[in-house]
Amino acid sequence: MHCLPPFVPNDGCRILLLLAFTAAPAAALQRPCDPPTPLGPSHDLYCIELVPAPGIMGVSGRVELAYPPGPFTVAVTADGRPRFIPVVSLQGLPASATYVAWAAPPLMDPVLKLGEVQNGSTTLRAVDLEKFVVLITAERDRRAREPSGRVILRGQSPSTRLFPPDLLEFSIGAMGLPPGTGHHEHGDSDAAPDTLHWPMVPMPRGLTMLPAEMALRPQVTPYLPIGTPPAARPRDLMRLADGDTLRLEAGLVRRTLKGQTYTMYGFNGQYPGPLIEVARGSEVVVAFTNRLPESTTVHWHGIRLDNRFDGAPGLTQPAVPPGDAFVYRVRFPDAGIYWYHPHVREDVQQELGLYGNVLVRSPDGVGYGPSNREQVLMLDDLLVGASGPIPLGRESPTHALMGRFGNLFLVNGEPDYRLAVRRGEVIRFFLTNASSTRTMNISFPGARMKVVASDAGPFERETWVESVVIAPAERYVVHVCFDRPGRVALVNRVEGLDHLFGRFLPEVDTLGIVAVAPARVGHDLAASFAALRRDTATTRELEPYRQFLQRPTDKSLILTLETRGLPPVTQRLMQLDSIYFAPVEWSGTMPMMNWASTGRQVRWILRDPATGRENMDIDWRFRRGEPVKLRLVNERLSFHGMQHPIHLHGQRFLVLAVNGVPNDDLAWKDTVLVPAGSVVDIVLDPSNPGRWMLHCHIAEHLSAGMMMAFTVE
Ligand SMILES: [Cu+2]
Repeated sequence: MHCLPPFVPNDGCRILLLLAFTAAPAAALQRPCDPPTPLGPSHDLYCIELVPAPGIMGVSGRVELAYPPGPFTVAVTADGRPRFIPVVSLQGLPASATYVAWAAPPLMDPVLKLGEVQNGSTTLRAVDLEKFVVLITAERDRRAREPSGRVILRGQSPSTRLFPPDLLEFSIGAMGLPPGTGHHEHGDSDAAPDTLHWPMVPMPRGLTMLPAEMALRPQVTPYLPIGTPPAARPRDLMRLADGDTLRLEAGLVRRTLKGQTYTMYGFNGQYPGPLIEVARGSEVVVAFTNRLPESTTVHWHGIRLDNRFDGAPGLTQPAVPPGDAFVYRVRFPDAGIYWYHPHVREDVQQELGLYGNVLVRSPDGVGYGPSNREQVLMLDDLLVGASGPIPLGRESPTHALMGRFGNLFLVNGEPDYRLAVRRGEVIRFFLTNASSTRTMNISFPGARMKVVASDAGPFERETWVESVVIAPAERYVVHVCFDRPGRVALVNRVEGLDHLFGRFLPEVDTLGIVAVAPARVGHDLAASFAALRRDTATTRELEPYRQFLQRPTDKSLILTLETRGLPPVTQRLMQLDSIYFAPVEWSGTMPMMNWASTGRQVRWILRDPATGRENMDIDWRFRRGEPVKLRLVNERLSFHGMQHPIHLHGQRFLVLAVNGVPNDDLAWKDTVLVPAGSVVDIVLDPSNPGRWMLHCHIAEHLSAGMMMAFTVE
């Protein structure tokens, strides 16, 4: 059955696949090269079928592109190339020879020796090539540095399926302008002078757009706040003691970014909102007032608070209308870095600046290894055009397919983050990704970095990393040692995918600069920084949850979407796109068609395969104190496969495995990135009673339906 590319599978094919595999039980762990099931990782994205060379009989094999275990659910190099561990399985090799596996770019230069292989399964050294071929050769000498013997088997990485399409079909009438989307109806020239209209979205460098794409506009009313509110100021640090009250007000602010003045939203007239610092175990009162022109709530992301104060509209409270107030009582049972943001139209309200951090300290001071100083950074990307933010969709989100990728990077609300340190200084960075959709690959080139903690607690042991992969709403705590004087950039380095030309597009975004002075820091932490710390208390605490790795799944969720009424050019381009999905869509490489897709055309779906129920029709019930194993399945065959950062309110969980590869360094989390075509197994600790939300944290996906509720009894 040919259900895979070159073309997206039709529904008949998909139904056959489902019928063929629904009877299969969900294995405790399933790897990409195992026989495909609807609840397994994608065979065609993470498994290469090897083909015998001409004249070779009776030999077969495949290469699993295995997930390399680590603190993130996707592995990439600092410059954004995906990294996999090839696991080669071979059958039928005659015993008389030595066999070697090789990998190389399609033009075969340079050739990388992966290692000696034999019948059965062999795990080889990691590969981080964009597109590559795999060769198995018979060699006279196992020490051969390049292939010189006969080729036995060969295969191509899934990414080599990317090819430029026949552009002719896009240039003629069939892909012409969809009705009502031309410049004529919505172009800048005929808009009334005082009516907001859709400006052109900025085009990323190096990308070509088709004429039919360029004519697309979102079919919703453009919205931006209006008025000349007071200028916003940087955030205050609010140290709150148990029982203290914080007055928090959401309202309009004026922001000046790169010389342009924008009317945006802010908490207490600040950007980001106040940094709230509290001790673990304390409880504070937040007296909230809504001065926005629309309803809102405040959600306390990742905090295991009382259900009534979770800020989920329609579930835990009615949305707060303009001019109204709500009193939140927030308790902090866990140390870590958290954040707060509205839970109404995040694609509008969070994008316009409503977010702030909560830093919960453990009173005994334990938690992290030593550092000289701390920096709490909220990372964001704002989408701006020539004269201000690109407007938002009033009735429904724009950018409903991939989410709104921004072009102006902000660290704590500022485009040019600056930090001055001394040589040898170890800085603890608390990183929060507050962007709508962008997963970032953050690094400080030239400075060593280790990951020490994630959303809601420390890792069992620290890990050296060359970059931090941080999805929307995730948090990571890293220690960075700046031991060479000079300037170190804070960068996001990724590879976008140009589907039209079938190529990878490297992208470097500089978010800030750390200036390292030649004078050495007074308190030298070189020795403690050089050692990777083990947190034995965390390992002991998490031990009972490890057994869930081998247990059958209690509940599964399929992450997918459905669309209606998309313009023909969008339909066709998305079919091209589906030939290959990178694990993460790092960049907005289809800006026009993504922009023009709204929540009226795109419905993102969480589906329970056990009941067929979707989104808010799902009604999961868990018992307090009884851990459950959940499987998150990012459907490969969906119309557009991309990563989803899945967030569970009011609880915490551990990431047990990615694509069947166990994770042996656990940390409590509340948001997990599920890469395209991948399966992530988590064990949930249902510790906090109430009715809670589970949703994708891509703001546009959430606003396009990708949410459900569950109850802890
Ligand atoms: Cu999503």
